[in-house]
Amino acid sequence: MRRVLVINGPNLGRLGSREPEVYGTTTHADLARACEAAARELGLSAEVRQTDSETELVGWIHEAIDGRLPLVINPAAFSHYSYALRDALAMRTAPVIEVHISNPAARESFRHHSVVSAVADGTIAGLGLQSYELALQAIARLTGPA
Ligand code: CA2
Repeated sequence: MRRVLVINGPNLGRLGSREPEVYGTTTHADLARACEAAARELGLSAEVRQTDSETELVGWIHEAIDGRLPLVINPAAFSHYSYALRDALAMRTAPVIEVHISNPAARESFRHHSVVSAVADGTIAGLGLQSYELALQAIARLTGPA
């Protein structure tokens, strides 16, 4: 089965514990299980990871680049200012979909711009857990059969 990395940035490990009105009640473990199941249905094998570290995220992006692995990434707050993530993603060798649980365009103005969007194949935002499921569907369509 074709592998896909699903990587989540800072504070997303706290899902389900605070701000349920913005991020829902799903925990990161629930999100990981749902992504793995959705990926399986699409003939993909998803590996779901979360870190609060920009360095670790860059390392995982390099791993995807070197392995020609498609990537679903929620860079969290790094979306709005991390040129390091943007530069790493610009080297992509397989499809990259940026996802957000909330709709940053409908929130504070500092969330309105993502420095990552221009180097992703597409962005899916505002649909909660479904953002990830739709991103996996996009990856399946963009990569075709393994
Ligand atoms: O909506 C998204 O997925 C975001 O990427 C989430 C980021 C935010 O900085 C982006 O603007 C949009 C923040 C993640 C924080 O996650 C929390 C989870 C539970 C409780 C508190 C924060």
